[in-house]
Amino acid sequence: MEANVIDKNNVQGDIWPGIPKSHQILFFFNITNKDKFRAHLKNAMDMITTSEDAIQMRGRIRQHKIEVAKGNQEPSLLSAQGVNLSFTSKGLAQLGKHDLRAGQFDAGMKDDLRGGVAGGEGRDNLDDWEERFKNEKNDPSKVIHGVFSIGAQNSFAAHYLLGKVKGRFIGFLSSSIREVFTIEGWVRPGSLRGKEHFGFEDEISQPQLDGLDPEPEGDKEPKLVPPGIIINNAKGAPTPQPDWATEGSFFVFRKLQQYVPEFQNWLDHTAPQHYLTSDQLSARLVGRWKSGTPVCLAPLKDNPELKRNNNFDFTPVENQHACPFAAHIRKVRPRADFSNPDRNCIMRRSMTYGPELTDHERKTETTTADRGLLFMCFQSNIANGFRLIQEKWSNQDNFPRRKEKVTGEPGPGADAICGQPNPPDNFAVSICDGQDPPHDVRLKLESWVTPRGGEYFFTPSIKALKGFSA
Ligand code: N7H
Repeated sequence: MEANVIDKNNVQGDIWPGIPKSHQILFFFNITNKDKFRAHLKNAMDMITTSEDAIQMRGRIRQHKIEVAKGNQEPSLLSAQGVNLSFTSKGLAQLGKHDLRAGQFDAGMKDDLRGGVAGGEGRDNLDDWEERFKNEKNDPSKVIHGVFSIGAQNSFAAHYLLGKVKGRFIGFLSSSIREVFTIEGWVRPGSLRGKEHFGFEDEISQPQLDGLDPEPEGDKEPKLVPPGIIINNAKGAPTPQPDWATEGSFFVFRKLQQYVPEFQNWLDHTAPQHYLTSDQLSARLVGRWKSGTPVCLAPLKDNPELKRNNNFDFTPVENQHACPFAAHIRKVRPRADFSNPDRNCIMRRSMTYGPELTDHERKTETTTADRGLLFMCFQSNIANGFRLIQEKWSNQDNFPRRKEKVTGEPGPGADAICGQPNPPDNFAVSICDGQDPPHDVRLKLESWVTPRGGEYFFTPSIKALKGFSA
């Protein structure tokens, strides 16, 4: 059943290579009439963006940048628009599909990640979750069956496209879906483009897929990853799925609110106590400087020439002089610290949301607006991908393993960026301080990222969507 060649006209474009977008609308819907939905879907297939479409869009943008560099064109945001469609387990059930082999997916994110459940590993506090993700009153009209992800070069184009999508499914007498809610994200303005709200360059390192991406050039770069880690039933997929699910992928959506001035305030107070500047400390917690330069390659001072460099593997893995064991990027993709890192790769497609920090928030060092990251990722198995990274790696103190000789108990500590506290355990991280020679110290962390809700989805292939609409 494993396919060696991926059909780029069959895979939805955000799975790979990613739909280029500056503005994104996620339109969460509930199916109100299954038969009409099938008919409407048939009529909307031309709107769904494939990998091939996304390749073309990216090619046009690349060519435009070349022409701008040559002085042949004025810089502008080229028109690029795409629509992808994903379903929850409950949504697939509406379409008669019950046979995906994926336990966590069936339960949904709320049941999977809620804290304090017997036998559960999740650390989400449902009091932090927004009602629209919880549906505590079990209102059938608020059940999320699916999501349209709409990407465009600006807000106007994204809303226009949303209107067109709605037009195919919602009409005066013939609706097949109703809106549950809509969430929007957009890239940050001007020179902040590409940076998330803490100020770090994001989306630098992604798994490079065998058969789709070029071979990484650096000797320490992560090697090509089997495409089946991201795409179902492709080569190297860990769990065989039914034929109809071939070339689909599981999609995780999570709304993560960020507390930016609080994080900065903590850095400013904590860094000098350990002979570090705030930027040095934040770089150590993330594993990259704000520019994107890996601390592994530039431990004391940023070197912007290395800003998109991915040619490192955290060796020597015996000490954390260059990069803390518990730095965010080391926790979530451990490289040489781990024997088989491929298996747990995810394809991230996140987008920032919310307004820029105001002077008032900066002055009072207090967040008053809702801003953060719409964390999104694809994988062929949620248990191996997002869930393992979040629960077993980011949240757990003892990952990467066997570092206690250096850090002491309970190990490297939590991921300061997306790790979740687990009272009464300490929420702390081990790092090297700024002395020469450096000392390993343990810093008590606060939580600057709060999950506000999310859901698990499946993003079917084009053939599967056509099958639903037959
Ligand atoms: Fe992370 N950040 O801005 O600090 N992330 N992340 N992430 N993250 C990465 O290499 C960030 C989150 C991964 O291959 C970078 O692209 C923030 C979750 C993975 O070397 C930065 C939040 C999960 C990688 C950030 C957040 C992950 C990665 C470096 C939440 C999974 C690739 C840029 C608000 C459960 C690692 C880059 C690799 C990189 C940040 C969340 C996973 C700067 C702010 C929830 C796999």
